[in-house]
Amino acid sequence: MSIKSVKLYHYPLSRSARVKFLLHEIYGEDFETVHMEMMKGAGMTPEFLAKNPNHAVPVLDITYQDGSEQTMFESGAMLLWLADAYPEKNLAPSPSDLEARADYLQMVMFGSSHMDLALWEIRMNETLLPEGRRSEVIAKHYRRKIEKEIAPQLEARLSKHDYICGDIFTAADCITVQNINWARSYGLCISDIFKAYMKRIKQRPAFLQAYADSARFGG
Ligand SMILES: N[C@@H](CCC(=O)N[C@@H](CS)C(=O)NCC(=O)O)C(=O)O
Repeated sequence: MSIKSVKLYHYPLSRSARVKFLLHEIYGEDFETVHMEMMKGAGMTPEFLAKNPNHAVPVLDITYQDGSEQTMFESGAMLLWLADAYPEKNLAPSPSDLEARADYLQMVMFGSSHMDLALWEIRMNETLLPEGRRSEVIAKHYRRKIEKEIAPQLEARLSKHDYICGDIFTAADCITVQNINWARSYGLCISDIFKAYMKRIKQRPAFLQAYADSARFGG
């Protein structure tokens, strides 16, 4: 069954930007985006909770050619699934290339779990939680983890190759880039290797399209 259309529920600079980046790589501008006023409770409406009980973006509504519909609510799964749905776009190694595929799946999962979690703990403990419930110890622990463990792993890859899984851009770059952007907003991942990677990525029209709304963050 092939895809007829997709609709992304999105908030600028959030985890939905990962998916928006890939959607622009696949469709150009030919997909629908719903700007979600997340800071004003848009995630808590009954209509949205029916799509994602976790009240978070991204959410992806999919309509198939036969008219049937489906909804997804995990960014990593969306990236993997979309890249596989359009093999002709060459955004993921083929499942038959076991070695490249293992590395690619690992980097998408690393981005959506290990690195995402570290960034989230910093955000929670430095800004999101009410002041009395924040932990400087936890924030520092995850800052150190990114600085001493995560960033060096990414740098080792990016010093050898143009992209996170080699010399070909993949959906794994969509999540890596969003995490690096997020880390940079905390003064992390700022070495020349990351700078050069971001410069390469910024040459992609899909990246510029995906992040064109960044100024709306916080609104
Ligand atoms: N694991 C989910 C997490 C999504 C998530 O936490 N999104 C944040 C924005 S970055 C959100 O919408 N939070 C609103 C809330 O939790 O109420 C994914 O990666 O898709």
